[in-house]
Amino acid sequence: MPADIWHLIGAGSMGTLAASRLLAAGFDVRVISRQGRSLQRRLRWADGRQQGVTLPAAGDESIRRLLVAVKAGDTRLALQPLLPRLCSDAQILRLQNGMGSLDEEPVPASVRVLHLVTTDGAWRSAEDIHVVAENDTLIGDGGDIPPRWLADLLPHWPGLKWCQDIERAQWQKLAVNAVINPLTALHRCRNGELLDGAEREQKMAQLASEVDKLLSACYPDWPMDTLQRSRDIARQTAANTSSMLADVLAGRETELHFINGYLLRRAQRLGLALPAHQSLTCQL
Ligand code: KPL
Repeated sequence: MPADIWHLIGAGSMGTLAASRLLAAGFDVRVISRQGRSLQRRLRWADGRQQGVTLPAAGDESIRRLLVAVKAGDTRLALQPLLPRLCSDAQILRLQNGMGSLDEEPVPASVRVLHLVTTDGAWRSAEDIHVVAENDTLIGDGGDIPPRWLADLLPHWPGLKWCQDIERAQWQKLAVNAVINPLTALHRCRNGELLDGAEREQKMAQLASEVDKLLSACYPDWPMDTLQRSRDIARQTAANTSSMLADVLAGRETELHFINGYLLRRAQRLGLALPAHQSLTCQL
């Protein structure tokens, strides 16, 4: 039985789903929330399965394993008060959309930061967390050696795989999110409604070609397929409300700064202009 305790910040849909898998693997999971309360959640799958998840509240104990599943824009506020509690050999597992959320709140160099890139999907209603897809999840930190606890977790997390080039996997996901998410937010439409054979698809093409311009400058073998992948994912998730549109509709801050904003910051460093992303970011 694994002895590690995992602390969780961000017990939303994806954070709770990840926590349920850690619990299934025998880890102790404790939630750190503003209210300092334990949480009781229920996961529901489309095939009718249900599972209750109990997340006891953390005390002020030190933290060795931290799952960060808050929205990228909330990372700084959530993480800052925890830094003094992080053990020097702590490990942080980041489960968030977008990139660069830790750039603004750097963690000590001795802390190992691992990233998850997932195509799982879950959303939260008033009562339940609805698991809509369990596909692939890549985990990595840019190195070759998986953490010791991963072997215990693999059997309990469908589609979880170690990935040596996690940065590239993050870019692949971000590339598609940078096309679909802001356009659905702008047009207040579902993902599939971007495929209109007209203006929206032209905007997709412009955004995708700028993403490919930037990423081919970073990766000489970048496949230049962002438009094709964005179209495929818009089709596969046609009925979805993108996470960015959901944020806009709920009056929450969006992840634009960590998706298109991250692309723009990277492009600026390389002296590249991305006018379609720039203008969309201003519009939103
Ligand atoms: O990841 C997504 C998101 O909404 O953030 C996509 C792939 C666009 C699915 O909705």
